[in-house]
Parts: sequence; structure tokens; C-alpha cells
Amino acid sequence: MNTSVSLSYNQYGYPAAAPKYAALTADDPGPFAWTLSDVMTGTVQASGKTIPAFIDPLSGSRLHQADFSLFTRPGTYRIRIGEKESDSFKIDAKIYAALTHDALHFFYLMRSGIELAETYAGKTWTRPAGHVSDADIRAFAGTDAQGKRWDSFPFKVNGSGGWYDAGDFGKYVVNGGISVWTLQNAFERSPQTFSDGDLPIPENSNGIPDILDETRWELEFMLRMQIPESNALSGMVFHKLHDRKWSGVPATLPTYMDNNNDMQDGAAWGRYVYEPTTAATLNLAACAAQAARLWSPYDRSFAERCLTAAERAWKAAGSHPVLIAGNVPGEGGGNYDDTEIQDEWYWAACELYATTGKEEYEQFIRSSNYFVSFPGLHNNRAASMSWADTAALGSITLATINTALSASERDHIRNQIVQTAAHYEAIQASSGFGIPMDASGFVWGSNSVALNNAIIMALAYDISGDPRHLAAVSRTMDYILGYNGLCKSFVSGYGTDSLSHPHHRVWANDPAAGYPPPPSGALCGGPNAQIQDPVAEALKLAVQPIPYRYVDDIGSYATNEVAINWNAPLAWVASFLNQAYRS
Ligand code: 9MR
Ligand code: CA
Repeated sequence: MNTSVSLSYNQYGYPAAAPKYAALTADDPGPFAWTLSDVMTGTVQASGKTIPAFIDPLSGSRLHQADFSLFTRPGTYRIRIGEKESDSFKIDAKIYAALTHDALHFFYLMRSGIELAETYAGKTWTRPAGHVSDADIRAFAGTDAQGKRWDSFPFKVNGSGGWYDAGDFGKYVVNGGISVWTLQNAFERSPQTFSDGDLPIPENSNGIPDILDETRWELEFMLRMQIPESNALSGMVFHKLHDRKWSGVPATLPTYMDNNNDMQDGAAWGRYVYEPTTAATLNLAACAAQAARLWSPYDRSFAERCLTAAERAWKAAGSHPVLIAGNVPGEGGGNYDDTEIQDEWYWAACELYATTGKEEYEQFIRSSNYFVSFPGLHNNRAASMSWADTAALGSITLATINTALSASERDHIRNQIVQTAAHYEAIQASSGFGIPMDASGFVWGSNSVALNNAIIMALAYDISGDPRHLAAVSRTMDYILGYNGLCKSFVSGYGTDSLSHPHHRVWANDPAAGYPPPPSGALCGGPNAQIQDPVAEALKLAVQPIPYRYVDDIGSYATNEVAINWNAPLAWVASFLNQAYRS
């Protein structure tokens, strides 16, 4: 039980037409009087009494909530409940326009292999091109920390470009996959909301929507990771590329930001690609097939290149169906080891089918249990999707775009999406802080669990038009932006007490030493029930209730890192809310 008195609210603000809650956490039985006042004039605009106190099941905290949903006038306000007054926040129909922009711009700032120019990055985040030498590197060969022998490949790889994964400089195809898919899906869901010139990126006047330019940056990297013709394992995709040893935090030379080493065997340092896997290969198949659809009106030859690569990947995966990622090489990068890849197979088949209509893919889909059962409803997990669980991505595609599936088959998936959303919304309603996941959702990257569930609720709104789903998405964003027990906005630059010290090798927020703060619009992983880093350990976060196991500290990589697969759903949901509430 948390006995201190604190005030939780969306520190950035609320869409004018959205539900609006603030909560005082206090042991006092209440109720408390609340007032909403205009910051400019100081005058009270609305007032009332808190609704009956509610014990939040996950934290044991007693919440006294002010419901000011009916107040819709745009402006800048403060809310007071009892003796606690908030900082200022906004009410505005277009409140999520800026967040949509910043959450997408994050990806440019994570680009590898290209100079971040002042015009696009802003003075604070300019830097020279990172890891240019990735253009000519070897596959790791030698014996890893687990004693597994890794064989060499008789060629070098151009692994340049792409996005850095997170606070580290690794580039991982499996995590690039769900990130690219999520952004491409935001575009495919609503192409009219994105255009050329949206973002400060070098490609912002080429006639192509900037969100596609940005995803192409990563896709081109994923395409380069595919093993060329006339090699053993041709068509398969290297799982990842990263340093042999973790670089310093903040980054120090020589790994900041190049670390080439031509050694082939037993290397102790340098950057390498690591063995191809079936999962990485299927990630490329899925994303490149999806890209082929989206790119055909803009760049036919790129679209064709994507489709060719996707079909090659699919075939190669068929020839090598059980190349499973191991714990490799034990240091210097994450594993992204996924041993259950039936979901990747299904996802790839769905995307290839949606793009080509070919019978082979259709048969595969029809033989899969995922076609019948939408994950999230049936898999007993906290979320429908994650980097390791990708079946829902395929079903979302089948549910939302026109294919040769029958209307009843499509409706079957659509109905399950709506039911899954209702399931998350029931959990949300039982949570004092509007969190659409139960305790099992508080994993490493829990904020992405909440936001991926918000994507399901948003799709339910698209499908059914029921405003309860829209409200549920908005309340999830409130949780992310400060309506939580920690009174913390998990997005940098959004809210008075927002993410400031992410686990990131460049955004170490030490300007005197040359490390900029995080740019606005970066999302941290969030509370993690498991104690998986030394800072969380030292702070004894395990004694806290689960939703409080978080610290805004650069060393807490298991609660406070940023990552492409977490910012992608943030951008998706912000863009959805921006569109849905814009009036
Ligand atoms: O997001 C990943 C999480 O699901 C895993 O539990 C965790 C430990 O393996 O790794 C996370 O991914 C990290 C990756 O391994 C390396 N780059 C940073 C990623 C985010 O922390
Ligand atoms: Ca999987």
C-alpha cells in the first residue's frame, strides 16, 4: 500500500471530447472537493466531489477520482483535489498532433549510418553518421559464452543503415519487424492522415508520405540482411547485428559510433552479424510483403524488390524451418530469442496472401489455428502481440484490408478483435489507473503491452464505431502520460515530470559532457514486475507494488530504456487519437 498523498493526471492534457479523470491517492476515506481552474485567469471553471473511493487492485492505493469529462472548453488548466494541485495541462481537440509527430520523428533520430543533420535533427541531436563500417562486416564465428560453436560465412555483409534498436547500438531484424509493421499498418489503416512533408527528415519533399520513407530506412537494412543467391542458406536472413561487447553507457570510443574488426574467429570485439534464423527470415517476409502493397503506387520497382525478397524469404524459411535463435553470443547485444515461431509463419503467410492472393499462402492460413482464434482472446497472454508474438499482426491485416477472404471469414476475425478489446476494457475498468492489462502485463517493456492493447481497442472502434472503445484508448494514453501511481509521464517532453534519464547511449542527458537529453516523444519501457537490472535491484524495487517498480535512471535498462518496438505503438495510438478526436 502506498500511503503518501499524490495526484495523478494526464500531465500533457486531454482531447476535448475524451473522458477526463484525475485521481488523488490518499488513505483518507474522502470524498474530496475538486476544482478545475483556468491557468490564465485563475478562475474556477468546473468543480465537484470525487467519486466514491476505489482501492486499486494492483497497488492497494485508495483513489479519489475527479471526473471532469463533461468539461470540454479548450485551454490550459490546473486541477485541485483536496489540498493537492496539479501543474498546468491542456484540453484541446488536437492535443495529440504534436505527439504523433514527435513519436514518429524518434525513428529518424535512431537512424544508423547517416549523419543527423541540424535541419532535421535540431541542433541538440545532430551527430555524424553512426557505424558506417557496418557496410562491410563479417558474420561472427567462434565459440560463444554458452560454448556453442558458430561457423563462419565465406562472404562479408553490408549491414549498414536501419534504426538502432533501443538504448544500445544493436540492430535486430525480429524487433525491426514488428516496429516496421506497426508503422506501416498506421499508414495502411489511414493513408490520408500521412503525407510528404510531415516530418523533418531528408526525404520530406520526394512526393512520398514521410512515414513510408522512415520505415523504408529500416526495411532497406532488413533487405540487406538477406543472404544473397548462390550461397548456402540463400534467402535466409541474419538474425541481428551488434557489437561483440556491450559499449559503454553513455557511449565511449571506439564503439561510439564505429567498431569495425575484421577478425573472423574468436573475436573479442568488433561488430558482426549473427546467424540467420527462421524467425528473422519470416519477419522480412511479412514486412516486405506488406511494404510491397503500400509502395506500389509510389515506387513500383521498390515494391517489386520487396515482394521478390519476401517470397524468397518464405521459400528459404520452408527449406530451413528450425533455425532457432539461441543465446548468442552472450554479451554485446540482446538475444531476441524466440523459440515459438508458428506465429511468425502465420503472420508472413497473411501478409503474402494479402499482397498476392496466391493459393499457397491461403492454404497455409486456413490450416493455422491462428486463423480461427485471435491471440489475446485465446492465448492467455497480457497482450495480443509483441516482438515474439506476431500472429495478431497477420490477423489484423486480414481483418482490415480487402482480400479474397469471404465476408464471413473476415467478420469472424473482426468480431474477435472487438471481443478482445472488450476483454482489455474490462480489465481497464477494474484498474484504478485505467491500465488495460493485468499484473502479467508488467513485463520488460510493459508500456508497449498497454499501447499494443490500445491498438486492439482502436481497431475495435474502427470496426464497431462504439465510442467506448475510443474512450478506452484515450484512457490508456492518460496512463502513459501521467495518470498512474508513479505520477510520471513515460514520454519525454510530455508532462511536468516526464522521462528524462532513459537508458540510452547518446541521450544520456549530460549536456556538459556532450550527451543531449532525450528528444521529445520517446517512450520508456515502464514498470517491470521482475527485477532485471542492477539499479532496480539496488533500489529494492521488488518491495514496491508491481506498477511502482520503475525508476527514471539511465542504469535501469529493464524499466527505463527506449526502443523502436515501444515507440511504434506510441506513434500508432497517438496518430489514431489525433485523428479520432480532431473536430
Ligand atoms: O524487449 C525485450 C524484452 O522483451 C526482453 O525481455 C529483454 C531481455 O531479453 O530484451 C528486450 O529487448 C532489448 C534487447 O534485447 C536489446 N536492445 C534493447 C531492448 C530493449 O530493452
Ligand atoms: Ca513467435
